[in-house]
Amino acid sequence: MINKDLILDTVKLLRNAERIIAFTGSGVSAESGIPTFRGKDGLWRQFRAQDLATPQAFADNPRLVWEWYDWRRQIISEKKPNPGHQALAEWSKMFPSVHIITQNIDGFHQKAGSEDIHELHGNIWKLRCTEQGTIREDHTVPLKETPPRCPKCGALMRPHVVWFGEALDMDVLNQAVSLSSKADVMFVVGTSALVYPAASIPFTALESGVKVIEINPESTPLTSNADISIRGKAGDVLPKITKKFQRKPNRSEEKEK
Ligand code: BJW
Repeated sequence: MINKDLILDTVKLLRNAERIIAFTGSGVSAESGIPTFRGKDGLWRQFRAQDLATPQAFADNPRLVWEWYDWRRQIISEKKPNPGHQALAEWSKMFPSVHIITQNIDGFHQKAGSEDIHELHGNIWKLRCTEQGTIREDHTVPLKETPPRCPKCGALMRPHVVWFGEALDMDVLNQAVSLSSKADVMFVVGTSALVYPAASIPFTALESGVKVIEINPESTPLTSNADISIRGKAGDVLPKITKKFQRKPNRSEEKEK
């Protein structure tokens, strides 16, 4: 049961907000049928991260790594954004500035219609040449060759994602940090807040006085620091916030709050 008072508290904060950030993780895509990483059916419960999501894993066995990404591309290609993604896309029309900072690589925020999207961990639909660093978008499922080769130089292509032990794109990270320190409200949706440096972003926002609202069925290391923490699924909570925000405020509600 979603706590209605917390939804009203959130709407109250939004009434005076102009700059909104949604900081998202794999939980926002869970209701689309995309597995998370650390949950009950999460990817890291079935697979070892060090065998599939590290530069060493790719150097040792690029075919295996690519087979795993091809399998995930297949799953993503068969699913679509859910009401959580859609609510965030709708917010772009309701507030002067809405930025999505996502750890997700599935491209669902784009598909739902959000515009200002900052992908911290890359995008599964992009391939990068291991020799020249050129990036190519390719939505073919399954890939024509595994592992794929660069059409220009013949070198191995790798998924344009960030693996453990790799640095995030500094431009993307710096922009995300800068936007996060200037926002009025940040929503932290569907992330375990365990993977750094991404997990430090909501804390940077808090230090800058940004109101932080967490939406997650489970508690996380951020929960006790967040201004508001709503226990629930993104696809339930985010549309409820939109609905309450759009409804004319009831006077007694506004007075009480
Ligand atoms: C719902 C829901 C619903 C469910 N609605 N919510 C100690 C040892 C080794 C390494 C480290 C260490 N300490 C720190 C590190 C570094 C490491 C790290 O942080 N490790 C931690 C795990 C300890 N970080 C890195 O290596 C990073 N790089 C780095 O540090 O570089 C340093 C460097 C500097 C300079 C030069 C060189 C290096 C890179 C991290 C890259 C992470 N990559 C991945 C894979 C991306 C590609 C791919 O997808 O294949 O990113 S791992 C994975 O975790 C993925 C995610 O983006 C990321 C975060 O996961 P997320 O999204 O939070 O998912 P879950 O599953 O954890 O949580 C889901 C949440 O949703 C849960 O809370 C649920 O309750 C909730 N939920 N249903 C709302 N319906």
